[in-house]
This record gives sequence, C-alpha cells and structure tokens, in this order.
Amino acid sequence: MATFEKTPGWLDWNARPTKPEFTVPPGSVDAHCHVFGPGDEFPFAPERKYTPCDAGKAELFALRDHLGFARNVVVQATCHGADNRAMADACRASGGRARGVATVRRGVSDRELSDLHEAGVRGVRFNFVRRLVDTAPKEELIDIAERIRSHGWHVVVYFEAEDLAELWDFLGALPAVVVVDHMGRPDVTKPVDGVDFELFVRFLREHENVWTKVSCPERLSVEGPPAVNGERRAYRDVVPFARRVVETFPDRVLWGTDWPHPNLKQHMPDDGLLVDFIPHIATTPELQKKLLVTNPMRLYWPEQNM
Ligand code: 0GY
Repeated sequence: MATFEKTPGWLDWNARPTKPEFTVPPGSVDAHCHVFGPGDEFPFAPERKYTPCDAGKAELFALRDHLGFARNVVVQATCHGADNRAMADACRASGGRARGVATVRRGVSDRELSDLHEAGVRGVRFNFVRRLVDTAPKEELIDIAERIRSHGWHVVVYFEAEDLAELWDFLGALPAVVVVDHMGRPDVTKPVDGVDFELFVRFLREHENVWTKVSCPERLSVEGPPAVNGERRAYRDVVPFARRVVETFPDRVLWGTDWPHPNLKQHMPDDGLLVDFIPHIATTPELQKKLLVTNPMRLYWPEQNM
C-alpha cells in the first residue's frame, strides 16, 4: 500500500510518450525536471502544499533516453521541502549525467552544502509562488545567496509575473547568476510587446547575470492546442513569447520538460510532443544548440568547457 495519498484530481505523468519528430542536438540537457519520491523511499515533506504521484529517477532517466537527451538538471520540487535526498540520490545515480538544484534553509551547514555539491548540486531555488510554498524572508534568502557563493552556485527563482516589480531590486542585487523559471510566467493573452512582458524583457536586458527557462508552455498556454493526440504544433499562443526571449538573449536561455509536470489541472502533455515545441521557439540549429547544449553546459558542467 502506498504511504501517501495523492492530492485529489492529480494528473499522473504520461507513461507512453511518443517519439519526438525533432531530433535534439547531441549532448542536449533537459534543464528543468523533478523527481517525486518514490514516497516509500523518500517521504514527501510535512509542509508540502500538494502530494504527487511517485516519479522516480529510473523513470526520469528512461524519459531522457526516449526523448534523445543526454543529461538532466533535477530541480528540487516543493513537495520535498528542503529535504534534498530524492534529488541528490538521482544526481548521484546518474553517472555524472544529472546535476541538481536544491532547496536549503538558513541553518544549512557547510558540510551539508559540500555534500550536495559533491552529489552534483550547482544551485539553490528560491520560490515565491504562494500556492507552492510559504516563502522564506528575504534576509534569509540573502544569507543563503552569500553562503553558496564559495561553491560557485547560482540561484533559480520561481515567481508570478505580477510579482516581478516588487522583486526587481531584491533579485537584481543577488550576487550570483539568477535563472528565472518559465519566463516569469507571462500572461500570454496579453501582447508580446505589451507593458507586462516588456518589463520582464527589460529585467533581463538590465541584468546580464539573469537567465531564463523558456519552458512550461503547457502551464502558460490559454488557447493551446495542448501537446496531446499527435499535436506537433502545440501551445501556439506561447510561441511568440518564448521565441522573442530566445532570439533576444540566445546565450542566457535554458529549456526543460518540467517532467513529471506537477499541479496541471486540464491535461498532461505528451513529452514527445512537448519536445516538438522546441524548433518553433529556437528556429535555427545555432539557437537550438545554445538553448539545449552550450548554455546548460556552461552553467551545470562548466568543467567540460563546451
Ligand atoms: C514547476 C512548476 C510547479 C511546481 C513546482 O516545485 C514545485 O512544486 O516547481 C508549479 O506547480 O507551477 O516548475 O515544476
């Protein structure tokens, strides 16, 4: 019997994704994905806001191979709080083919940080999305950002578009590379050159240490069509936003599947069809190589000097 009961209405990941038509460049990195448990081995955190289905490292690595990727960046999911064991275990078991992004609290010891680094962790995640976490106070986050400097780690941040103005000064002052999840979650029903998205583009333009993931069209899309039932031109309403960012900041963008896709309510994407979204937002082999290989390698495997 499973130890944990899933949040009602939970959508499980797709166990039979199609093969993408788009062939990703050799050495491609899925730079945003998670592991969930399995709960019997790595219990979910008491402070979690949702309880997912299990989604372990073996299934993640099988998906990596099926989609044609070489590497993963496993981002600590909020359902595990600051207990990084499942994520670190996946990194350790990957044979050097996965790096990680951890969640840590202020009391984290130097020894714990060193152990995480040794497992493959190269960043911490600061989460400002209220439905997912009770966000830590900014002084605590500044403290953590200082502590990770000696390891050369970066900071991954997740926030909603309406919070950017308030977070601008705080994020802009972080003493590290800052990677914004999912383009800061734009409202794609608004114009791509409208005030809101312009603010996000300006944030990247004015801060050369800020990168972003052009990921999660399945969360941002309003009109779709979704990446299901063979749809190879999915999430067309998100394309102009992601394409603008890729073309404006080609050296500061990352892409990831977001497998196993927590908290989706309407549909679960077919990850093969999701990969077919990539050539619509990175339209040349040069842009595709930067997005999928050169940029993530610079950030997560800098010693390999691509
Ligand atoms: C994502 C998005 C979400 C969740 C998490 O750690 C998480 O729980 O990141 C979300 O619900 O929007 O990037 O996986």
